[in-house]
Amino acid sequence: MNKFRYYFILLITTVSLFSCSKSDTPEITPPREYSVQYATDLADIEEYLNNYYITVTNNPGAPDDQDVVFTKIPAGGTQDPIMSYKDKTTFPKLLSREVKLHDITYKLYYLVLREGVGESPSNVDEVYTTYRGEYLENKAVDGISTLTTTKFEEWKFEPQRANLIGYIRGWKEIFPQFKTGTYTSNSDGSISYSNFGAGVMFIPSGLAYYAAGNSSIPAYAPLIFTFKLYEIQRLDHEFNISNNTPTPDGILSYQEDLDGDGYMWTKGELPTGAVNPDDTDGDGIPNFLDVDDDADGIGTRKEISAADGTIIPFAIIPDCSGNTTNPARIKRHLVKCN
Ligand SMILES: [Ca+2]
Ligand SMILES: [Ca+2]
Ligand SMILES: [Ca+2]
Ligand SMILES: [Ca+2]
Repeated sequence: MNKFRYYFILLITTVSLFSCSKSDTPEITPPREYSVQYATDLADIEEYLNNYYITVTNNPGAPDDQDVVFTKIPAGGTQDPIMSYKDKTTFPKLLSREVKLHDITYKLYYLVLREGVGESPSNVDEVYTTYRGEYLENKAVDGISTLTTTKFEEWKFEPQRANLIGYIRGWKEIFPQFKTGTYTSNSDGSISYSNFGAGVMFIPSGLAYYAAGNSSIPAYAPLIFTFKLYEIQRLDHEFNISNNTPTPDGILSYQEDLDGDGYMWTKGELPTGAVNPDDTDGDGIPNFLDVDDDADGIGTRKEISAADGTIIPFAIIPDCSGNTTNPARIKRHLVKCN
């Protein structure tokens, strides 16, 4: 069993490595030191925050609500730089998260245009989002070091489903800080979203694609994503690698977040030597991926208990409608129960 778990984690690691490195160019130089690259990235990001201002569209219910445009403050301009929103008590609000990884502590800036009014995803849930991605470069223009941004992807009108577990660290860190909104269906079949969370994240390359780059994103590029969080999908992740079968234990992953901080990490995502706070038996597999959280030899799905401690056999755990006979209940992790 432990072997399976090991291969499962290995698979996840391998899949995420491949998904993060689509470049065909062979890597011939060793990757840069994380600490050195981070210092450069942070300087560029802070220069951007100090020299650009935002214009936000406030148009409730319309697709362009909370669209944001960045403009460089012209010489002598009096616009408020993005940095001026740092730690404000009102929105927009520029905040940052500390991320301990690669033996350094990253400062991950994010701008909250609006927090949202619904639920927050955990870092392993699926989000339903529109977004725009740009990369930041500091390059010589006419011999002068100049900060530039280049758009590499945009989903403006068609929300995308993104299972955060397969996305860059920056997304996993920031989406859980936002909430969903509300929506109404229109007579023409379209949906109007309101009050959703909307923001911008400024991601050092070490929390994005780093040396590998990705598609048109160059190596070592800090990324800026504007995004809107419309909806989330809770997931139940346990998986049996031996027969390629999902083996959800009936406890949604966000409910396996033992310390309740909204985040669950695998071993490679934690600082070296850190104890995983979401791993009951300390075997290196966090509960949301562990088929037997307490290592008593009985799978969690066979020992889910009622409030009075009575064990409820998995076979009679109801689906979202309270139905205990529908075989689809085993896939209830694909359905949101309200
Ligand atoms: Ca689970
Ligand atoms: Ca946690
Ligand atoms: Ca475990
Ligand atoms: Ca158990």
